[in-house]
Amino acid sequence: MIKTASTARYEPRPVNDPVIQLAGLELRRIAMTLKSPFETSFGLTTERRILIIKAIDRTDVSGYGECTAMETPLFNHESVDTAWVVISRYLASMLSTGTRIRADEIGKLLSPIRGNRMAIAAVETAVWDLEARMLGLPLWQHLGGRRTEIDCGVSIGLQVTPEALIEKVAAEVAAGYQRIKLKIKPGKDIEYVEAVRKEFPNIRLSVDANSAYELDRDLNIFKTLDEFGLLMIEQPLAAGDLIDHSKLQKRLKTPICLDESITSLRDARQALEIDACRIINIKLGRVGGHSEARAIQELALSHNVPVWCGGMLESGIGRAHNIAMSTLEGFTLPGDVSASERYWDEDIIEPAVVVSPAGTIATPNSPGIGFRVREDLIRKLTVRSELIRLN
Ligand code: OSB
Ligand code: MG
Repeated sequence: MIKTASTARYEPRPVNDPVIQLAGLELRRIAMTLKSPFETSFGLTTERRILIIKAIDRTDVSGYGECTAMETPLFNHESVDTAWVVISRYLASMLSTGTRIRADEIGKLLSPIRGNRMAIAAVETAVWDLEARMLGLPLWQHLGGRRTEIDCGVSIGLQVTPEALIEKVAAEVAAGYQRIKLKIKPGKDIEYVEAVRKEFPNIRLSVDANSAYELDRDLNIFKTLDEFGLLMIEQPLAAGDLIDHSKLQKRLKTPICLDESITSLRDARQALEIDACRIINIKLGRVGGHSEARAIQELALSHNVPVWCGGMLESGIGRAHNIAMSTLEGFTLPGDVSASERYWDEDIIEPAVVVSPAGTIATPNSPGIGFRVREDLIRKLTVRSELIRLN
């Protein structure tokens, strides 16, 4: 049988002979200060303490991954501290196979670990970068991506007044971003969204509640938000919940987008089965890495459900992985992948991620994540490090 391009496209690129033989993992926690504090319904982030993983091959080639766990276990159950323990105490030894491995096998190899997907993804994505570098391929091509540029949106944190929010939105619209997402929480919702919608009647606008609402208590709020022509309402109800989201979706015209509730391909399948969402936000860390993310976008594509790439206030390394993932065919909506300069005075990759006036990021052409990792700067920012030898 002749394979059509469309069936061939999503098969993992065959790496007939596995090329990687892991010699070590380096963990580094770096301290970076956001240019301005970012507030969501679960809390305020000013200082980031980011866990960076370097996967080192026997040939001394290395790849980088970023753990997207936050400083506190408020977005999900993980934190930068729990991820450190999980990786160094449990996960590293599971990689000491003594044989050559492929990046697309890492997820399965680590699957006996329950949850802790951000810890797993930090390592898994580092190995993907490593493999792409060893093969001399840009990571996005190695993953099977097709876009040479990706569409970008922004996420705007909670503001003190609707006027302050309008000012932020105006700046991002002027910069070219194609979709504006507003954080909301009870008490900071209708009034803010209404004010922005009035000022910008035609922009693609969405809201993200980070699970701050309850179905019975807050239905009227959603009925009102339903009238603002929003592109989506992201994660209104509890993290982990699918049933109440399905009930809410039946009452709304606006698509619900799930973020926190989707931690795996199985979650995505069950969410689509019961119409708990009509859009999915895929975050590499939340789902355990590139292999699972790719499987989720493939499933969504087969259901005609759009997906987009979420963000976790990443440094350049996580941002670069997000760019690579966003080139896959299912990513049809602008993601929360924005320019380095929105968050950082100085990013740890070179060049920094830039967004065009049309609101796009061009995919890089060099091997791996496609950006030079500034190891000198990373060393300067390091507050804790550990080198684990494997094999
Ligand atoms: O829910 O998408 C979210 C930041 C931290 C934790 C959760 C979320 C966010 C964002 C920021 O919305 C997205 C970005 O990195 O620009
Ligand atoms: Mg979200």
